[in-house]
Amino acid sequence: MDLVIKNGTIITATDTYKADIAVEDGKIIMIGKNITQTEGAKLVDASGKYVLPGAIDAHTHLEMPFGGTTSADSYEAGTRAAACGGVTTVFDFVIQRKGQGLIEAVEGRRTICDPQACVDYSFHTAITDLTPEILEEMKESVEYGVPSFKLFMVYKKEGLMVDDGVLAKALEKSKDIGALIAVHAENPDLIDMRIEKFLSEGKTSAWYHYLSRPEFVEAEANKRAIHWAKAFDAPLYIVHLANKEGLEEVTKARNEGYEIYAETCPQYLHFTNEVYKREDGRNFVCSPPIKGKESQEALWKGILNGSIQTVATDHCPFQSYEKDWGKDDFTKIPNGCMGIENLYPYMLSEANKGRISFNKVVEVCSTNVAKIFGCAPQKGTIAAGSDADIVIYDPNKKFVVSKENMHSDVDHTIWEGIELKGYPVMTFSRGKLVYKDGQFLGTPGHGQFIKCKGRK
Ligand code: DUC
Ligand code: ZN
Ligand code: ZN
Repeated sequence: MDLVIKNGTIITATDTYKADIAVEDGKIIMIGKNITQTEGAKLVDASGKYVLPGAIDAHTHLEMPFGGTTSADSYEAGTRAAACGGVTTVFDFVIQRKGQGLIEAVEGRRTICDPQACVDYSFHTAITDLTPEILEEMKESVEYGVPSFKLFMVYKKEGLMVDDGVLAKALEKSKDIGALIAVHAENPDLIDMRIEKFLSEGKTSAWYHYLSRPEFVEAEANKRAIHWAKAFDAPLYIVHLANKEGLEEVTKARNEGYEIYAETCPQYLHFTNEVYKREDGRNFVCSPPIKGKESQEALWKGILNGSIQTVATDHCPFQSYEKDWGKDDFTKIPNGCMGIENLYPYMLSEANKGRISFNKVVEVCSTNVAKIFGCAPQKGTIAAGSDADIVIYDPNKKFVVSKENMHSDVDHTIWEGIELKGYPVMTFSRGKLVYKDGQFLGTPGHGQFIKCKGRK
């Protein structure tokens, strides 16, 4: 054995109990009482601490060309920050360029990720060009280990958007081959119409980013995507759900027995649309935008009652000077916010303050992600045979988020000044200590590509 973690309280999605954990060759080999450390094994005393599975961020955009620039965190910086926030697996988006094959796109991205990744990673592929050949290649991608595909229902000008015909085809195909279709759901025509109106009226502040894509703009697309998923009886995963009405449709479809999943993000749970009235409102510009209080409350309820299955970040940061491009015109603000290092600490702090249970946080930030995207039980839990992706959490540690104590390459954070109750003190990635007490201790290249299983 290489490592023993003793005297901690293990928290999984379903259980909370005191036990020791033995790790060998990157795997958990034993969980039990009074495990004796063999010679040469490292000992970690977790007395008074919680021992959790590492979080799995189901939604990141690392070094992604977008908004006239490239998102500010490279794979190295993003996965370094991930490790320091207790995230041990990252699902990033591969964007298929027009005319590009799916496996070609994934392999191209792997060559960039492999030398940089500090924690394990996997992919969803965003299909932007669904030719008959690509439709056939989806099956190969499932077999390759990338069984999830994202379709953008917006971003026409950026060349990412697909129409309903493509969505329908992909959903129909996904059912046959055991793939999962994910959607970014907003209505592009409504957005364009509203942007044109606001700009013509000289309404250019970040508040009009929100007003150009308010609750009903997202809800319409949620409903449309769910309608198609139901029509083809195909599973559907709605990324970054941020509004109440859309969530109600998810709940309804789930109650009818359809396999519809919803993900939300910490920025929608903590902030409201009021942030867009702030002087630095542009820093919070992401799409879908952060909604009003009623939606925020509905999202928390959705997590508690199981209508929302995952919480992930949509980590897509831009530097201040890039956000400043839109100081006088919200349409020029690159869309995206940071959160990869804040996801688990924020959600765990909410548990520590009594809003939800720790088990629920583990469920939505780790276990459900692994199950939905096909890497359980290797990932997403603390069990014999699983990867030793482990976070040691000190429930008594106070932490105030600041740009200075974050580990990404971005020069600001929307989480500045947020006070957290409790904080991760160690992160292990396959048994290797990659973070301790504020210090990143990992190495680029340690992270491995995780092949996911399809649904068949
Ligand atoms: N939304 C964002 O805010 N950024 C990246 C892509 C997305 O859909
Ligand atoms: Zn999106
Ligand atoms: Zn996204």
